[in-house]
Amino acid sequence: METFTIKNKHLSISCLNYGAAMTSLIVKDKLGKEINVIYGFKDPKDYDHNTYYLGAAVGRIAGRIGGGGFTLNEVFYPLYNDNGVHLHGGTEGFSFRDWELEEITEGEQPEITLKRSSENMEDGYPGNLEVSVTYKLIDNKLSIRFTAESDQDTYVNFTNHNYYNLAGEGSILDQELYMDAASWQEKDEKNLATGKLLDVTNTPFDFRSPRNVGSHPDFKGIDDCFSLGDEEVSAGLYSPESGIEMKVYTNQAAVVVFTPETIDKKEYLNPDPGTYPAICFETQGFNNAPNKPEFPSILLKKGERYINESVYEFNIR
Ligand code: FUC
Repeated sequence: METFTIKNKHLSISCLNYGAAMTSLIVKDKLGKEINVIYGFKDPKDYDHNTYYLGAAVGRIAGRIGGGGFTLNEVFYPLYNDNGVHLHGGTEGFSFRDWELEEITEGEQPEITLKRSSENMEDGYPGNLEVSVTYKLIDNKLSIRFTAESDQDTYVNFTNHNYYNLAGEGSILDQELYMDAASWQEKDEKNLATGKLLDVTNTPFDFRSPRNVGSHPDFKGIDDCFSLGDEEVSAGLYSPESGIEMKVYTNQAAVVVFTPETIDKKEYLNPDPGTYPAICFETQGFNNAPNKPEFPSILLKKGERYINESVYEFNIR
C-alpha cells in the first residue's frame, strides 16, 4: 500500500491508494498543538477489508440497497447481498480496491487526485465507470470531491467514511453536534430505508440547535440517513476540549451520521479508542434510492458527469 501526504499552513492529510482511504487529518487546536481529528490505523495492513471502512472512499453505492438489487431501464441487476442487504458497494467495492494516483501537487492549495476505472458489471453494476476523488486543502478547508462518468445509465452514490473526533481522543458524546436536518429515513429491521421520512421534532435526532451528541436521555447511538435542508452549513461538530470546530458544506441531499459504540480493537495513530470514539458524516444521496422512487434519484445518465463535493472547514472557537 502506498501513502500520500499533502499539507499547507493549516492542515495536513495522508491517504492510501487502497480504498483511497484517508488515514490522518491534522488540525491545530486552541493551544497550537497538532491533533489528528480522524481515526487511522497505525499499520496500513489493517485497512485490508476492515469492517468499519475507516476513512475509505465508498461506492459505487454507499449505504444499503434492499430487494436483492435494482431495476434500471427495465433490466433487473442483482447485487451481492447478505440477508437481503447490499452494503457499501459489495464485498470489494471501491473501498477495498487499489486506486491509481492521477496527480499530487504542493503549495498553499495542494491536492491529491486518485482514480479508478470500474468495468461494466463490476460488483453487478452496469456501465464502465470512470471515477476520481480529489482531496484538496484550501486554507483551513478540506474539500473531498468525487466525479464519475459512465458509458451507460447507472446508479452512483459515493461518500467518504472518515471517523471524526475533534479532540483526537476520548468520546464524541460531549462534542457539540449541529445538523441542518428536519427529517431522517425510516429503517426496517434490516436497517433498510422503507421510503418514509420521519420528523426529528422531539426525538434524540433533533440537532437543529447545536447540542452534545449524547445529551438526549434516549440517545442510543446514531446510524441514520438525514435529509439535509437549505442552510449553507449542513452539519457541524465542536470540541470544547480542543477548541476545534468543524463545519460541513455539501452539494449532496443527505448525510449518514454514524456514531459506533466501538471500533475495531487495533492500534491507531491516536490513543486507543474507547466507547463512542468517533462520528462519521457520510454526505451522499439517500439510502436505497434506486428502489424508492419517493427519494431524490441517484441516477447517473450515460455521458453525464457526477460531482459530489463536500467541504470540511476547521476553526478555533
Ligand atoms: C455506516 C453505517 C453502517 C456500517 C458502516 C461501516 O455507513 O451506516 O451501519 O456499519 O458505516
